[in-house]
Amino acid sequence: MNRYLDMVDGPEHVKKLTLPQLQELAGEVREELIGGLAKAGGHLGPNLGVVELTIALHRVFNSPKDKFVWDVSHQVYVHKLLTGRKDKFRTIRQTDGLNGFALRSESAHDCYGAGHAGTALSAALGMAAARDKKGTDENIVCIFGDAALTNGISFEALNNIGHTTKKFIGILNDNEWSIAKNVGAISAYLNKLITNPRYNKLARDFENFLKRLPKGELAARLAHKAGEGVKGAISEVGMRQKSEVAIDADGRGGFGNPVLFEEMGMRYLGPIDGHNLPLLISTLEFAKTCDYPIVIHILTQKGKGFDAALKYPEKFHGLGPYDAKTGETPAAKPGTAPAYQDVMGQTLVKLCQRDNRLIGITAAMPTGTGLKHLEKALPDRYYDVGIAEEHAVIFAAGMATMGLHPVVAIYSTFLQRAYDCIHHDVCLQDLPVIFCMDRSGLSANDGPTHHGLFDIAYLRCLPNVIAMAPANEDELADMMFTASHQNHPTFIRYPRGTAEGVPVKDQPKLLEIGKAEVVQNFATNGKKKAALFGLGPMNTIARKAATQLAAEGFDVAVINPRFTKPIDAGTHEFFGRSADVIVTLEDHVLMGGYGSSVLELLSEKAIATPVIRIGWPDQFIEHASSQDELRKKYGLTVENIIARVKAQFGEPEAKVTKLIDVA
Ligand SMILES: Cc1ncc(C[n+]2csc(CCOP(=O)(O)OP(=O)(O)O)c2C)c(N)n1
Repeated sequence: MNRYLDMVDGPEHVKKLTLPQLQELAGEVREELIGGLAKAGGHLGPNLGVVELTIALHRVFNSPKDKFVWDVSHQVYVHKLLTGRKDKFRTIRQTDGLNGFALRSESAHDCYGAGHAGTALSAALGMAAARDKKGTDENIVCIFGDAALTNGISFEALNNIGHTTKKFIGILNDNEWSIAKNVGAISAYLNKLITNPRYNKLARDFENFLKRLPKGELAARLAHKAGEGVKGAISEVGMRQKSEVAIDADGRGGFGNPVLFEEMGMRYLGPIDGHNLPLLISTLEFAKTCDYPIVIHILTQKGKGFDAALKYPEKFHGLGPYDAKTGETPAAKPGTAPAYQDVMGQTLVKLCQRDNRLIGITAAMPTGTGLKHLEKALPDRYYDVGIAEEHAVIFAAGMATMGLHPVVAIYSTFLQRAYDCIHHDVCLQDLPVIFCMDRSGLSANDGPTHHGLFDIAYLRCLPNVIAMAPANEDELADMMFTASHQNHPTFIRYPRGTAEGVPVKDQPKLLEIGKAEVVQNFATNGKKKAALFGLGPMNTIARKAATQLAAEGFDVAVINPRFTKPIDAGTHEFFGRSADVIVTLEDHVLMGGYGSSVLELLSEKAIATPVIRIGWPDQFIEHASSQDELRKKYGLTVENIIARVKAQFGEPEAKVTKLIDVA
């Protein structure tokens, strides 16, 4: 039997379906999400939670004229399915497939791109202000999660909405979860709203009010109210049991109690059941008629419709392949190396056990950063501050002024947001804060919002910074240990995913600051000399290239630079003078990266040895199925190193025939 989903090629088709058909559509969308993501993975849980909401949005509003701005936008899969992209849905997050987030270049229905949290309210308000200036009449609808309210930018926007525009629809999608359980006073506050019988009653009254209205009357009646300029439409609904006259109970047209949003100049309506499709549709119809900013608080379940996802909301927030029936995920193959994040978390536990000054701080990523190990082992040394990277960094700076050595674990890409805090609070005051930057390098399936390719450049210009990149997990532990002995800001960048598989020593060792490791020196036998400086995970690639080049008659040195600031001037100078060609390899943009710092140094020393820089070009790198595919496409490969070195010596690239297999 044909599915309704098969007939939906755009929002206009959603509008043609009856309510029972839309309910069926919701079931089909859930099946498509569960089945369609099983092979390659994705943000299943959040999307299962917004099925009814997304259908209701497309039923009530007219995208792309009306604008939906999604916070983070990891929950736009249903929106993609309903806006002409269902045929490509199973390519999502894969090479040449749909992006996993809203992407302006992908569809006119993706009016605002994102991937980082906390931007939606500001962006939507900007759109609303622009609309008001232009005098047009689009509806701007902002969908933000409860965890977005742990983020400062969201509050900066809320602070402005009431006095900037009269037409703004916010939908607070409250499922009580961030990736992990949501944290802090805001989550406790929302919980109070949810469980407060007064609000529940008012929301129920509102629901009954909507139900009692004959079809068609709702819009007319509400439009009439708006025309009259009656501000307390919602209050009136809440109070109408007592009187038919509008009672503006608290003088602001709210429900009568100072709700946070009302205090900030918006009307609050909720909490309502975010899986009740007819109620959502009526409520959104109502919101459309409001001539004041409104926030609708909906309650949803992350993972709705899939038992495993309901049971394990954190795991199913975003995951790789799983069994579409059971939700089981494939076990790691025996002998698989640990993930960098786990080595980081376990090392931090060990270091904390020996050093009272160490504290772990995460910005809503306990599992992704590995800090869950610390939370479990030493909960009083662990802080989850919510999606609040700026706060996390300044909070750490404050701690450091009191003699502690906080370890701030934030992905490279999310740390960008806290740049001023790194500069103004940490570096300028030269405080001993330790930054562990996971996902430095590619986050292949996520794409440009999540690749961590800029941190060397954005850090190396700041005074007092010590910045390092381990070549393997054992060196990561050494670097964390070394960082804990510094009285300056330290930054450690390491990649996403599986480490190199080397044993991690029981007792990490202290590294000399600014000292590179010469892994393999020249054999000094007079051959063509190439010095390969492979930073971090690129060191493994450098070693492989060295083996191949040696087999083809080159004399090759391999250096593990370890430090991107200060770089090891002596070692770089030595090889700059003794090599015929220097090759720098980094999992970072070339612009301003490690290779650039080598060029600067050699230039200062008037060393003219040619430098081949291998890294990412000056463009945003797209998403793909795997890191290897992108590395191949952009030349961060053994083959390309060999070809470039040979070309430097005038040997044609074509000579690279068969690569030696090296472990
Ligand atoms: C600046 C930033 N920090 C961290 C993240 C990682 N992150 C992605 S989604 C998410 C939780 C979002 O929770 P919520 O907004 O409530 O939506 P839900 O997934 O619960 O629907 C986090 C922390 C991010 N995307 N951006």
